[in-house]
Amino acid sequence: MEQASLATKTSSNVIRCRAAVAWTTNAPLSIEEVEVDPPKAGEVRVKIIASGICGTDNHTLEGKMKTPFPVILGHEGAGVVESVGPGVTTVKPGDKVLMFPLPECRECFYCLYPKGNFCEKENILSPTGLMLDGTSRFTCRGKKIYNIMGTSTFTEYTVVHEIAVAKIEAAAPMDTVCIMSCAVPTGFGAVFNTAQVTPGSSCVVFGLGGIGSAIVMACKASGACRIIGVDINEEKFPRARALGVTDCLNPNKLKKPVQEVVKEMTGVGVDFAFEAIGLIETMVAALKSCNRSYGVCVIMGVAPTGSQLSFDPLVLLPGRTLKSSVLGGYKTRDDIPKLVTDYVQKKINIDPLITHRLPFPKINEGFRLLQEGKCIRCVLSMRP
Ligand code: PAD
Ligand code: ZN
Repeated sequence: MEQASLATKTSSNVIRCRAAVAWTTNAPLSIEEVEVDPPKAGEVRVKIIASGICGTDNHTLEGKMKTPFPVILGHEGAGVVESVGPGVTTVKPGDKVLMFPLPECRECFYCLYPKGNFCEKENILSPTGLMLDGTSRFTCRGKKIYNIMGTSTFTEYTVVHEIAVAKIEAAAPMDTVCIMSCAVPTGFGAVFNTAQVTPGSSCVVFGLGGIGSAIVMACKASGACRIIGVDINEEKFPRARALGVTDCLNPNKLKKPVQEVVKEMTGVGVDFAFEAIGLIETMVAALKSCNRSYGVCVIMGVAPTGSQLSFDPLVLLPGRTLKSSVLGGYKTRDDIPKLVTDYVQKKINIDPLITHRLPFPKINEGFRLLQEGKCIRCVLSMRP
């Protein structure tokens, strides 16, 4: 690694360290020295060990998702607790943790209800870029820097709410399980929780990136007998086939709309369709690809802020179901550490999802790999 860590503690207990600041949309991230304030009540300061780059970070950088700038992106992180604020009881300094873009407060209606996971303390639908008390913990060159979904992991240190952090096994390899903060539960949960894919079923997955690949793995694990993968980047096809895709389609090379081709291939359309791109047109195509009587379509892609999904309601009338979820419907603090344990015990394998690893200062190269469709997940390592 080219540069030693800047991290030092000062008397006021503000940490100065390196972070990748997005000053504006559609510009390279800038590695800067930032100040990270100490955690307030109910907050945890974490030393980040590794972080994946997610399609959502890229959507945000491209200005498709409205969130305040300047911002420190990243929400797929694994780290070690450095210090905790007053009242924090569930984690302590030295614990290995994951931090999630969706909290689990364990008090609100949704957290107490057995189904679903969309905690009322979420900061996803109308992101403020701030902590729950309305303030920021980051400054850079005298300016306030916002967070993303209460996380921000493209930094050596971050501050998150206790309700969005969970202790994980000490044996967990941090530079792999970091993708269990987003990509893995999102894809696995879309299949196991939201769609509930059944053995022998047929599936189509639109988008064969990080989320789509995790969906493919879970469809295969659920016993789906046919898994059609759809992507405009054919470089994604060999890896997708290795994960379980049985047929690959490039919509740009088809003479008919992709949903018609899927229908012809399967007779009536698939049992389960997944959208993991984030475009309105592919969401509608996914919906129309599933069989009209009992097909289930799950949208995991996040469309640009303010867009409208429109289709003839007669598409649904015969019985199709249209669903969605965040982080695959997993209650983040309760369920995701168990997935980490399953990985450590070799009950599940997530290794094929990580195709590239880079040192943190090369973060712009990581974004380029994602934008050019060269990687599935690229993990940044913060270790000096
Ligand atoms: P990614 O960039 O790794 O994958 C996107 C894939 O879509 C790539 O392989 C592209 O080639 C492909 N693609 C792009 N346009 C088209 C098109 N017109 N037709 C077919 N294929 C196309 O991103 P990702 O997998 O990290 O994220 C995918 C989406 O999932 C994105 O919208 C992200 O915001 C969303 C997401 N949702 C959640 C959730 O909880 N619901 C969590 C994380 C990410
Ligand atoms: Zn994500």
